Amino acid sequence: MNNTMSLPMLFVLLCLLVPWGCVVRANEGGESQLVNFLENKMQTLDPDTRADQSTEQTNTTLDIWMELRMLRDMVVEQKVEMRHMEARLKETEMQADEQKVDLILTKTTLEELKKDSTVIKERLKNSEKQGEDLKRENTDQKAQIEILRSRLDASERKMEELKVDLKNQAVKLLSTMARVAASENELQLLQPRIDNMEAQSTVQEVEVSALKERMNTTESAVDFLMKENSKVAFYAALKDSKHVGPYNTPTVLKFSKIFTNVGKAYSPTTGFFTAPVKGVYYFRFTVCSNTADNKLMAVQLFHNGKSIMFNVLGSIEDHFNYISNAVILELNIGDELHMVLPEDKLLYDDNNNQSTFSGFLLFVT
Ligand SMILES: *[C@@H]1O[C@H](CO)[C@@H](O)[C@H](O)[C@H]1NC(C)=O
Ligand SMILES: *[C@@H]1O[C@H](CO)[C@@H](O)[C@H](O)[C@H]1NC(C)=O
Ligand SMILES: CC(=O)N[C@H]1CO[C@H](CO)[C@@H](O)[C@@H]1O
Repeated sequence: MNNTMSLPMLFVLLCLLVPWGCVVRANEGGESQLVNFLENKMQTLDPDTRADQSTEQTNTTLDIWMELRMLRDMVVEQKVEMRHMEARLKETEMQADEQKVDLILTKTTLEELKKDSTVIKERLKNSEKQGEDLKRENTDQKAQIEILRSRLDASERKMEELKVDLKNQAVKLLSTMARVAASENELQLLQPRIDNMEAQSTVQEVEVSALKERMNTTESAVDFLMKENSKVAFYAALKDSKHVGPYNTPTVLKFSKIFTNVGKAYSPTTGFFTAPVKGVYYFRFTVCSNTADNKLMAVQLFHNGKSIMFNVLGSIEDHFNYISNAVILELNIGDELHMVLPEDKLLYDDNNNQSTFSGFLLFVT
């Protein structure tokens, strides 16, 4: 760096002033050679050492010398300036280095920012896409909202109608509630009686079921008895005592020789038949007389103490005569039937079973 700008200039000046020996090349490594040459020349030109030379030469030498001194001063000034410059350059270089570092940092930051920017750009693109999608969705939603609004309006209208209905119903409900409350009050007043009645009803239900059972029992018993009582048939002969009567009063005939007595409706000890069931009965009898002494034979049939038949044989000339007859009667349960020998009349029976009484139930009614 040293003197590269100013030394070539100085060399040209020397070449002009000192025509000899200007053999040094300015281009390469000329600096040190030039310095040596100048020193040699200055020694040569020094007036103290060369006082004996000619005046012309001295004049010229002095001029050159003067100029050289001026030049040296200039060089010195320039050196100083150069040093200043160098210092400033160094400062500038240091600043440049710092700026380089700053630049590198800035570049790095810029790279990072570029990367970030790319990412942000992509994100922005995505956001824009999403924005488009959202716009479309928004449009769709607007349409849907319109539909929903109209539906909402309709619903609101309906709701208004329903509100009116509801109000009417509320009024009705209030009146009904008042009536219910009144009814409840009445019910509370009636409750003890109802409870009492329920208790009675429960007792009665128990009684009723007990009665039902008893009735069932009774009914089945009755059924059984009906079946049993439906078996009614008897056949009996009067007695073996031969002559019966005549008596002063009408006398019940007791047919004591029992042949058949199913259902025991006929009593040989009393001579009465008692109907065990309501129904239609068939009765018949045959009575005999065995006398020739003008006594009449007769027989009378009674139903519940009332005569329903009186049969008599008026003229008796042979020993054995018979009267026979039959009746069909509808009897109630407990109705009685019996035969009577009228007063002053006579009958006959012996071990031939000549006077007989019989009957049976035709059917139940
Ligand atoms: C009464 O008898 C009938 C059948 O004869 C039966 O079905 C019914 O359960 C009986 N009732 C009672 C209370 O015993
Ligand atoms: C009459 O009835 C009795 C039974 O009471 C019988 O033993 C008897 O043989 C009967 N008489 C005649 C002649 O059939
Ligand atoms: C030859 C020549 O010019 N010499 C001069 C040198 O300088 C003196 C004074 O300065 C002159 O008088 C001479 O003539």
